[in-house]
Amino acid sequence: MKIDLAQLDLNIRQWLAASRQQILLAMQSPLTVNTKSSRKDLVTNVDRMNQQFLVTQILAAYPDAHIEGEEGHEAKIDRLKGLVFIIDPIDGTMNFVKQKANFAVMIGVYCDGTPVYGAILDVWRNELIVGGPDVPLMMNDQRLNQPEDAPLADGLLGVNGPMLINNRLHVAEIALASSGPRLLGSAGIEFKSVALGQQVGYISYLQPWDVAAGVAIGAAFGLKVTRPNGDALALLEPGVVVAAMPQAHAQIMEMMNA
Ligand code: 2AM
Ligand code: CA
Ligand code: CA
Ligand code: CA
Repeated sequence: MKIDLAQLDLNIRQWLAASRQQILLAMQSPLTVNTKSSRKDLVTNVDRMNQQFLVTQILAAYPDAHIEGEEGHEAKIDRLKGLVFIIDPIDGTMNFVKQKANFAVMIGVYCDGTPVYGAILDVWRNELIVGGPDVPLMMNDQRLNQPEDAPLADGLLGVNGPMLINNRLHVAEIALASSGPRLLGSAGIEFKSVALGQQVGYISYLQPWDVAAGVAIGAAFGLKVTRPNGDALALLEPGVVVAAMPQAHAQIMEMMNA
């Protein structure tokens, strides 16, 4: 299966620009906030609206595509066959509700299981990160330099709060071995920080739509994304994800599996 990458890039940039306008407009009215699995697991009317918008756009342009999105759409897909879009309409919903900043819209595109293109829109800052195995790493219209492959000791490390507090998989020790832990509350903003070279890595428990864009973008700059045991991700399974530049990734693996 072959996809026109330039056209895909154009489409996704257009959809996300429209998403951003709609989200900013919706933020001017009171949000409807509901809980899902727990009081910390939120969904708003804007999450749902943007998922619906993106699904409509994707299917208009790619009628044969399959879509997996956090806020439901069709039966969960169980394999990455054909053209698949994995979307998170608002990533960092808690930040969206509490801070009105530091949240993202993410789209990851896969062809027969292979990453093709990823996009992370930092809505508040209006910064769009895109990239893929055959798509250069860019922020808005500018090419980004390859982030430095720094040792863990010289880089900030994004971590999941509960994993840090509970020292799960030695994450507290790993964070102490870095230049310092950071907790941004949005997987998308964490991956963006790594792409910009502001963080050397990110460790968290994540769902498919939390990682799909980051994995595809990471292919543009040599990011390593694995399970704690070093295995490649089975993208449709939730689980702990270690995403880091190669040198730091190797050090994290060593500490996690000590
Ligand atoms: P979300 O806002 O789209 O749910 C920090 O909470 C990060 O972890 C966010 O990117 C959030 O994505 C994600 N996350 C994954 N599972 C979560 C859960 N059960 N509760 C809260 N956040 C979750
Ligand atoms: Ca959620
Ligand atoms: Ca998410
Ligand atoms: Ca979400």
